[in-house]
This record gives sequence, C-alpha cells and structure tokens, in this order.
Amino acid sequence: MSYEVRARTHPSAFARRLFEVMLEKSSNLCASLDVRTTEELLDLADKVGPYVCMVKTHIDIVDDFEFDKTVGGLKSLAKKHNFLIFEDRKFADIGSTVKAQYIGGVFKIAQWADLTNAHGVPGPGIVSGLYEGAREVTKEPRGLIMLSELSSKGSLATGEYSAQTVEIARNNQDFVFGFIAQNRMPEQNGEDWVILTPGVGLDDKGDSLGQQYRPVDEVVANGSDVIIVGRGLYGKGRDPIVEAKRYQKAGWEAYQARI
Ligand code: BMP
Repeated sequence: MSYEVRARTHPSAFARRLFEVMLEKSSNLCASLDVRTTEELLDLADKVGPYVCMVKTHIDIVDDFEFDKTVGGLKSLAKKHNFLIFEDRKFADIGSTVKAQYIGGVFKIAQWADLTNAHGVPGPGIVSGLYEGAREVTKEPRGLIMLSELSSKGSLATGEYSAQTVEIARNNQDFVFGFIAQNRMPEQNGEDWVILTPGVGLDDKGDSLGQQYRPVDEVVANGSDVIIVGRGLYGKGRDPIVEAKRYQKAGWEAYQARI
C-alpha cells in the first residue's frame, strides 16, 4: 500500500500523521543523532531537518542536558523543519516503573517525544503503564513502537519472542502502531504495522560492537517503512547534509520501486 493510502486509512491517528509528514517531505528517513552535546545535537538536527521525517534521540547520552535548552531547541527545530521526535528509550520494566520513567526524572520524555519504544520482555503491562503516563501528562498525540527484532549480531529477539511481542502490540493498537524490526511483522484482519528499521548503511557493513548494516534498497524492498540512519549521516569525515540528501533519495526511490 502507498503511504498516501495509509495516511488516509491507518487506524492509528499517530501513524496517519507520520505518513502525512513523510508525504509532505518525500522522506522515509529517520536521522538517529547519537551525539554527546546539546550543541552537536541541535546543529545536526538543523542540518538534516529538511530531509527527514523524524529525528531519533538517545537523550540520556547528552552530557550537558538541560531541559529548556536541549528539549526546547529540539522542539523548535521539529517545528521549523516539520519532523517528529522519537526518543529511543527502549523501556523494559514493569508498568508502574516505566510510567514513572516516561513522565518523570530529569528527561520527562512523555512531555516532548512524539514517539518512544519499548521491549516486550516484561509483558503487556509495559504498554499500559506507558499509555497511562502519556494520558496523564499531555493532550498531544503520543505513539509507541515495540522492539520485535534488533539489528545487532546475536540478538535474542527472534522467532517466538518476536511473535509474542506482536501479540502485545495487537492488544493495544490505539497506542502501539508499529515495530522496530528488520522484517515486516505478521498482519491479521487488515492490520497495518509501521516498520522502522535501524542498522541501515550504504558504505559500511557494521561496527566493532555488533552493529550490522544493510543497504537502503534491500531494507525497503523487504517491507521497511522508515529507515533509521545514524553514523551513516554524521560519522567521521561525512557531511551530514550531503548524506541526508543521499539517504532521503535512496529511501524514497526504494519505496517508489516497492509500490
Ligand atoms: P547507527 O546507524 O549509527 O548504527 O545507529 C543506529 C541507532 O539505532 C542507534 O541509536 C541504536 O540505538 C538504534 N538501534 C539499532 O541500531 N538497532 C536496533 O535493533 C534498535 C535500535 O534502536
């Protein structure tokens, strides 16, 4: 199905909004900006902003995190360039704990991240906890994706574990609209999971710590809706604007070839 059709028909309002942003910008690229200072984060987000539908953060690696400066800066860039903010928090605890982690502490993720993600390992309470948290602190739309597969070598998230994670998502489709995965997940009764895929790189095969990269056309042909690219954009010696344009074009052409 085309992104146009899915922008009209997807049961999740959040997913419809994501598809609209993707169409407006002709981009299925999510920039993963794993940098250690607010200045680098905001500088990169401003540079790649025009070419992406989403910016993904690991907010807890920013050494000089300050709510107003870091989050405020990111939010104003999201507005300027029309992208969604995805905090890659990978929640993995019981419902009541993740709820507190989502709304509280220093980061107060639910206040500003349009979407976040969670592991299925604790069972369905994790989704209920995060959903309650979102509803308590904001009226803004919030989405959750579950990690059903990982890109790293030797990942244990395979087979029955991935299938059970889909079951958890299936029972909470008002909030959970898709997966972090390497493949499409099984769909029943007209379900339309949005698949976001990390481990994407055009120039490298992996890193020394278990990351594995696949090329854009392969990932998209295999059913990925959003490609997540990090060091491929901003790694040593790379020009993030040149690379963001390159990955945007490759991602969009691969999508057009698929439909
Ligand atoms: P890079 O393209 O630089 O390897 O970054 C990939 C990003 O995607 C990292 O932020 C990592 O945490 C995340 N990620 C991943 O690499 N594989 C997964 O399966 C899930 C992830 O969230």
